[in-house]
Amino acid sequence: MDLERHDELLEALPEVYEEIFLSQRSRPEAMEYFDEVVADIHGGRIRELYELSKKGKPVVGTFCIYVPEEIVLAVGGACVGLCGGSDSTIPDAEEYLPRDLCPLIKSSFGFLVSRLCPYCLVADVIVGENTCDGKKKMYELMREFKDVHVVELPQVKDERGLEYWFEQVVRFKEFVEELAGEEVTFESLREAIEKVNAKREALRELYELRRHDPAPISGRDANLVAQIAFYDDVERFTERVQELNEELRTRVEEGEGLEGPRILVSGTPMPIPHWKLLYIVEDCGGVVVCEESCTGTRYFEREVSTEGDTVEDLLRNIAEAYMEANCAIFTPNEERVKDIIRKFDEWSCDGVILYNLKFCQPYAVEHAKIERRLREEGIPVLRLESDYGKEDVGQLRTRVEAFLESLA
Ligand code: BJ8
Repeated sequence: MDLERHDELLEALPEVYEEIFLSQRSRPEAMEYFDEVVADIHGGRIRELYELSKKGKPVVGTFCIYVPEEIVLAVGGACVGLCGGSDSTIPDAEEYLPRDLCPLIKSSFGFLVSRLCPYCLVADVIVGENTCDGKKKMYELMREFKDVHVVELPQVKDERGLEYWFEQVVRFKEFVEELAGEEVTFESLREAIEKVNAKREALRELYELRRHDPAPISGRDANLVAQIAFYDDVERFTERVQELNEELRTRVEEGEGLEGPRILVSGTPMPIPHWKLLYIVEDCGGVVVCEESCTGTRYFEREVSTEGDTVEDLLRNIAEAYMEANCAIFTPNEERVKDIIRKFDEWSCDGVILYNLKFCQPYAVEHAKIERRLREEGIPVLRLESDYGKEDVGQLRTRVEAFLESLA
């Protein structure tokens, strides 16, 4: 690990965090736990994962919500999200990867090769997935630095696609069993499904509380919680989100919260510390009330059924539930636009921001169509493209301000 560079990298975090999160007025007290997680982001959790790995339990690094965490949990292991959200490691990645590539891919790869991310280092293995072309090819290069297993996703969500995906889930279970040196049993898998379902339910409830007007929590705080879901211990995290929800229910009863144009943000994931867009929207007077993204609702909306009598039944339930996530790598992906329209209504939104990371072709192409469909429905929409840098902050701010004014 490059400790000197690592410390330099973390040095900037408190100031940014103060500006984006701690300076907000009347934050829920229960956010303190999540602040501590970020303050100690390369500390306590890393020690826990290291201990787990020492005991022979697999620590699995992932880059996509399609990797079934229940299976890893069923053998006592843990999944950690390794998606990079910082531009600090992009120059490292550009020694291997083309410049015109999605920043999420470059940042993630950069963290691995620069040895700056202790999560990458503590992970026993990386589990990638065949989704977009950039990620697919990145996993080939990652093999030079770490053991990599890839799960293959179908491109079409039909019966054949589901069957193909089910076979991949079975193959992943066998891979995890070999890694852990123990079998996934019906009981261990059902228990793991129940734990992850509880985590997802707590997150669902958090997002449902955001339907209220005024919103009992800011978009950036709620999204921070969703981002932390990819790192933290599942049970502890669930309890802390439930505590937060309890506090938010009181706020709703007392009519306490944030007012302003209510915005649904939809698009590519926003991994830690990519907080730029939500901060800009809220700093300009809007309130982000929902994120249709993989660091938002796509991660937790589905619940895996525990019906069945065999491990195979549970694996089928996992395959079916995971197939519901509407990623732009699927074609066609009609359910996503319906989902956005439904969320616009259910969260009483005033406008939609379609957001995509630069060079992300699946989302950029899909957004052209979605924008048209939303306009046909009379839904105000703003399309934005950005990366992890600061260079476009002024320009984004100008466009967001104009959009929010148009909603008034
Ligand atoms: S299920 S969204 S987490 S693939 S890396 S597609 S931004 S060009 S992350 Fe994703 Fe799974 Fe789909 Fe979700 Fe675009 Fe970048 Fe590719 Fe990306």
